[in-house]
Amino acid sequence: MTFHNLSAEQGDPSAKGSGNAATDKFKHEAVKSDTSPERAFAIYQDVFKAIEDIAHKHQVTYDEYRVLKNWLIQVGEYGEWPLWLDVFVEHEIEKVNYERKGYTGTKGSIEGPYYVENSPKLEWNAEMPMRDKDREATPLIFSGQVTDVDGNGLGGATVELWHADEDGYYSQFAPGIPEWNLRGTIVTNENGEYSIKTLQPAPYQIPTDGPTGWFIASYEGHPWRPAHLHLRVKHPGYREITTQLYFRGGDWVDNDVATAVKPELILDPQQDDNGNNTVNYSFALDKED
Ligand code: MBD
Ligand code: FE
Repeated sequence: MTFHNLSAEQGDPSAKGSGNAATDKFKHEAVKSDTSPERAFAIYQDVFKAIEDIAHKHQVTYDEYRVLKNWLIQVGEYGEWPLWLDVFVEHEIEKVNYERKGYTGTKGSIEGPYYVENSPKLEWNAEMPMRDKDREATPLIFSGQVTDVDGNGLGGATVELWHADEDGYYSQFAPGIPEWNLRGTIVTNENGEYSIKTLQPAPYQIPTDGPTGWFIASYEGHPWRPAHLHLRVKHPGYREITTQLYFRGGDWVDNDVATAVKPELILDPQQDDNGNNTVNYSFALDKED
């Protein structure tokens, strides 16, 4: 299955459909690292030491080992490695790298499995690509400014925005949704300002019918992420940020299955006279070193 074919009528509204779409997309990314053999050895040694410790501490049984082996095979078959890793591992990698680089600007958060590059460019005050059914949700007018860390506006910055619809589905990862639905790239004006009309997204539920769902059920956890907007903000000469924004008081904000909420990233939209939620958020970018 290729994710390019998942729009329109094709695809499968299941863990396998979204999982394999995310895997297929990831396979098209150039993935490499200049990790030295010494560093690789040091990391692998620590991984095996941790496994050894866990096996002993919990007296892991042969049945448990075989269940693990079967589960790992199923994660691959359902294409859920991007999902499982981004939900349970990415937040720690994001944190380590944020701390090492000493950012002082806007806080980042995880990318997750559903980013697609080259989304359509949108004009100032434009509406995100959406269907009539999306217009039934509460509109969200999202505006603000991209600045440097001293607050100077950065004109010509790009703000890429992607998020789920009111059913919790992402275009290109669920069937029957137009290719670029709720995905767009906004260019800031000469003062670094942007403004876009979208809709209030809904919480996202990890598919429960695949291995990531079984994993969560095995410890009686919940499969929910709070409603969120995904953002990637770029300007030449500055460090790009990948982040997410959440909504104060929303379900799961305090208990995100992906552990990706930070207090600085919670919005508090206000309703205007036309029934739109409106919110202002500014992004401060660190200079590239
Ligand atoms: C999502 O929508 C998401 O943002 C993450 C990080 C993981 C799974 C689904
Ligand atoms: Fe998401």
